[in-house]
Order: sequence, then structure tokens, then C-alpha cells
Amino acid sequence: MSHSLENVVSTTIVSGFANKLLNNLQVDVAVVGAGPSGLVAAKTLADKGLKVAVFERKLAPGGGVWGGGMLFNEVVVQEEAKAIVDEFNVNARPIQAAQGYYAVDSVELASALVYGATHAGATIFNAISVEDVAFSGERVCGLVVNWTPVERLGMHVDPLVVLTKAVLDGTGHPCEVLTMVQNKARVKLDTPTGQILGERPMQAATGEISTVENTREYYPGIFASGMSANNVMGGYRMGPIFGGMLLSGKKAAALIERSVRLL
Ligand code: 48F
Repeated sequence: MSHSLENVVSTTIVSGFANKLLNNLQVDVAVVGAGPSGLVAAKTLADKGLKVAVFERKLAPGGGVWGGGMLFNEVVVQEEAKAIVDEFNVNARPIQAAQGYYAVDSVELASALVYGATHAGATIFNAISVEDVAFSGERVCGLVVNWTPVERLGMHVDPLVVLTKAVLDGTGHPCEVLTMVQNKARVKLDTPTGQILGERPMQAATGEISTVENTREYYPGIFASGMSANNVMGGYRMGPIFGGMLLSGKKAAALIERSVRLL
């Protein structure tokens, strides 16, 4: 039977995506949100040989990196995170007026993070939103996912479930996964009040440190990184400096790897 090019293209896309999805219906780690912290965690965990799927609501992964500050597409990274910038092969220009700080093109950083995660073996599912979590007893065991257009148009379409040993809430400012867990499962999170404390206003230096400190497991099987971790624990925001986000991804990956290997 002869195949038209149109048929080859369509068949390849449908079978390729179907295989990708089938292969990721049970993973070691499911990362929610392809922002900088989630993408660093995804690459690091994939480098360690774990099966990692990233679910990103938007069409373009990269989260809040692309826009730099107020759409000026530059960001700042500090010395502590320079090794991660180097690991992703991103150019960093020393800032003469502030030793230990680097200027980075935000488009180069965003695209390098996306490429780094996928090239390491993590699979990114874009335009898919996590709308709920699945429980097995007292532990989270999966994510409930649906197409973003279905979510946005309010279509009455049931979701599918991806089983996972660990979830990383890398959803940024809204900490969506832990909010779902708190509100829908009505369980206590590992915070002083058992609830999400809520993000505080900008205090850049403090926020950079607390982003990493607040990166940890908040409920059995659910970790938070980046601004999500800061929201859960009442940390300060910091604006377009990204070292804390990158370091948070590394810390999340180390904690998750240890937890998953113990299961
Ligand atoms: O916000 P985001 O970039 O995550 P982050 O790693 O980095 C924060 C910084 O970008 C910036 C900052 C640094 O100064 O403050 O804000 O904490 O990316 C989070 C991603 O999660 C996606 C969202 O579209 C974004 O790309 N996301 C959020 N909720 C969901 C989701 C959801 N329910 N399902 C899928 N993706």
C-alpha cells in the first residue's frame, strides 16, 4: 500500500504521542509546572535514571522565565546558582557593579531549561493541566489531568489519571497542587498551621533564601519547589532573580530521589 506524505505525517504524530502518553501513565516522578524549578528538578531526576513526566498548562514550557522583568527579557542569577546555569550551557555575563551576580538572556535560559530537561529523558506534556490528585490511603498516588483547552472552555469532559510515586508542585505563585490537596482532600499539610500560609510581598534577598529552605515534602508524596514552596510556607517573593528557583529545583530533586528510592 502506498502512503501519501499527509498520511505519514498524521500517523507518525498520532502514534508517537499515543506511545509517549502510554509510556508515562505510570512514572516515578510527576512534575506539575514547567517553570525553572520544575525543569531543573526534572532534568536532575531524569539524569539519575528516574522516569519523569512534566505536565505544563501552557503551550510553551518555561514558566515565568521568558518575560524577564516586565517583559525586558533579561534576568539575574547569583554565584550560588552559576554551576546550574553552566550545567545547562547558558551564557552568564558578570555584572560589573555587583560582584557575584550575572545577567542572563531570559529566552536563552528558558529554552535551555526546556531542552535540558527533555534531552535528559524527562517527558514534557504541554497544554495539559493538572486538575486534581489521586489518593491511595493517606498518600498521593497520582495526578488527574486534562487538556488545557478543555479546562479553559469549561467543556464537560472527564480527565485521565497518571500514577506516580512522587509529585512535585512546581506550579509557581498559586501552589495549585497543594491547594487542591488542602481544599479537596481536607488534610493537614506539614506547615505550622497545617494550612498554606500564603506568599508575602517582595523582599528579594530573603525570598531567594527562603525559596530553597521551603523546598521540601509537605504531604506524603507531594513536594513543593520554587514560588509554590514560598507560597505554602509564607515566604517572600523576589522578582526576576532566578538563582533561588534553580537551586530549589536541585534540592527538590535530591529529596524526591531519596524518597522514591526508599519506596
Ligand atoms: O511560575 P513558574 O515559572 O514556576 P517557578 O519554578 O518559578 C517562578 C518564577 O518564574 C517567577 C519568580 C522568580 O522570581 O517569582 O515567578 O516557581 O512556572 C509555573 C508553571 O506551572 C504551570 C504554569 O503554567 C507555569 O508555567 N502550572 C500552574 N498550575 C498548573 C500548571 C497546573 N494545575 N497544571 C499544569 N501546569
